[in-house]
Amino acid sequence: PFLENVLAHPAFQQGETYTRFIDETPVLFQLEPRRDRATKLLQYLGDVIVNGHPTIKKDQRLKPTQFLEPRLPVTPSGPVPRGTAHILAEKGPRGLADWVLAQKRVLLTDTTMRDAHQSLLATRMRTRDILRVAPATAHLASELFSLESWGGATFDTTYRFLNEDPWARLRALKAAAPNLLQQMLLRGANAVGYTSYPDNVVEAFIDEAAEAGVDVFRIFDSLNDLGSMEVSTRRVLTTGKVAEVSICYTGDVANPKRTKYTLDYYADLAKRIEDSGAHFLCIKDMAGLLRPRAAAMLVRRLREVTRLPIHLHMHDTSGNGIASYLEAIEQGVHVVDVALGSMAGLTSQPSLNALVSALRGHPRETGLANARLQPLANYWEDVREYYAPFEAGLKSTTSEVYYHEIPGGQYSNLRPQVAELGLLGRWNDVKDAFALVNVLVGDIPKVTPSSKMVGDFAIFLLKNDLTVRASTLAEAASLTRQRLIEQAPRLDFPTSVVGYFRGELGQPPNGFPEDLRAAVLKGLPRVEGRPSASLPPLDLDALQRELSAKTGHALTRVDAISSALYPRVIAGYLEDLGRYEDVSILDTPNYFYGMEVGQEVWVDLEPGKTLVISLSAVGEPDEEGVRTVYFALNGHTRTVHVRDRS
Ligand code: BTN
Ligand code: 3PY
Ligand code: ZN
Repeated sequence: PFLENVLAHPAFQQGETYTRFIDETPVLFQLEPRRDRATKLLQYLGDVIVNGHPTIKKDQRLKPTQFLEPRLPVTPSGPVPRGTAHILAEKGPRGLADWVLAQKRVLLTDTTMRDAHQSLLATRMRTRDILRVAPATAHLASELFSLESWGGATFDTTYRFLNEDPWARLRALKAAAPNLLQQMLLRGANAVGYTSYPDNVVEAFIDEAAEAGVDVFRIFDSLNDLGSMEVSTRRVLTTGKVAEVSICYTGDVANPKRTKYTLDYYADLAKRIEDSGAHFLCIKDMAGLLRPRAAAMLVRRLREVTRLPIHLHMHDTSGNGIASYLEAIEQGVHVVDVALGSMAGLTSQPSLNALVSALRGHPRETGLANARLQPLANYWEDVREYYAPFEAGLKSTTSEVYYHEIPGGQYSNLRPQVAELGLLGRWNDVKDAFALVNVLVGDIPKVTPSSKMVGDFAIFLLKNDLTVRASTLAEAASLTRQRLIEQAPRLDFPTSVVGYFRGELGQPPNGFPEDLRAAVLKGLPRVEGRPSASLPPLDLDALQRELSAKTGHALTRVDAISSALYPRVIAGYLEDLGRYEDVSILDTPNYFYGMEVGQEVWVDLEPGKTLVISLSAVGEPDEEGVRTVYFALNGHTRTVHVRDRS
């Protein structure tokens, strides 16, 4: 309750420092009586029963009883088979890279637990659903190179939307699938956030992530600015884990008319990445723009200029993903990213099962067997039903992605963002405006956080009716640029757009369009060089001590790191945690959709302590709009009071 008081207080929410605010605000010490854990769980269920889950609109709510029990694969008995984690443990990261180079078969990364649900289901997959299938995955897919399971947008969304701690997910998953490399996506100086952080925060984050179970750090920078990745790369090299450094792919190397992002551009980046000490090179094609012929050209060229193993990441928005992979495999790409069939395709990765089939009999066949993978795909097919309200809405592949270039991981968040603004009727215009903004800001790689800036800018243009139509994109951009420069003095540009032009994301390839930059900045100071270089170190020990001492909760170093990255998100998470305690123990249908009258659910509070909860009735709202929710808890009547916010 103390923590709740702290977090709910307006002064705290306005960003006062913990110490000063707590010292000066004695009202915080008026604590409520402590309620027991079961009551808090019932309070959570009551809230969801009456008001629904805060992230799901009323007309999208599903019934908690409508789902079939997922087909959980049988985990074969016996010890977990040897996998790539053993090779890293025995040979170290450079030895692992050599082992990969020596493989004839193409290796695969399964992204189901990270990018696939980020790109299809707005990043909403809960830890419980991931962990249930992890032991079977460790056995049935032990030939994988890695499981991509952490980082990217999963870090803040678990706190923000799922009432969960991402660090707990990582530790549990590492224990449940100890033979496979756990891979994360790290946004370089942006860590797992949308802005630059002090170097010491990024370094501490990497240390703790390595400690908690990350084996492969895929590092990227949204503007392909190598300077912004060096701090991360150097730190990963000190952990004994794998540093995989990325080239973000944009443009079209097979199109001679697109002269900004050429084979030479990528070859130069690859050489510099090798020089920076990386163990692996990643081609990160976040939108799925690498056409089959271009894939062959790019992999062939990169293999000429670097000895690093090459790991190719794609999204299948166009439907050409497998074709591109086959071309890349012919040219000797070492690892490719795929997702289990039922979580693959469209804005997600190409299908693991399909690629395994496509390569049957091929000299580089994968060593994985569809008979063993199908039960895993079946499980995810069933679990996906729980998350129907979060589906991205793309029903078929679309070659339009080659035009708008929206990354797969953003697509599933941009559509709801647009719907929220009541602009879904103008979704086509949003995609057009996205393409237009890309030209306006200088034709840049679009990936978090640069893609967020482009999306924000596009929506801003539409809302303010600023786009100019023309028969070509270049002409539309040129007319829109003129109009923007004229009207800039009266326009309040989105924060992310101002930040981009200030240089907070680093320097885009070939620099900024300076006329538009000056118009947007209106004299604001510019960040020269590496954005984090100007940020003073943050005292994480002090932050941890401050948080712990003042709240009376034993907050850890990782809590302090999370709070340094996302102060408000963590405050909200801790506030809910104070109110409900750990709701990750609920089954997903109950977590999102509550319970129905007459339904009985079993919840394991801890080993050997099971709660049997049934919902007896939901009362009418009283004069103050408060409803009484009647439960039976292990046979005894328990009630909770919930304000009806509908
Ligand atoms: C807008 O109208 O909101 C954005 C202007 C961009 C329109 C371009 S022009 C070429 C391409 N083809 C279309 O149908 N739209 C885009
Ligand atoms: C992320 O940064 O979350 C991404 O998935 C980028 O592709
Ligand atoms: Zn991706």
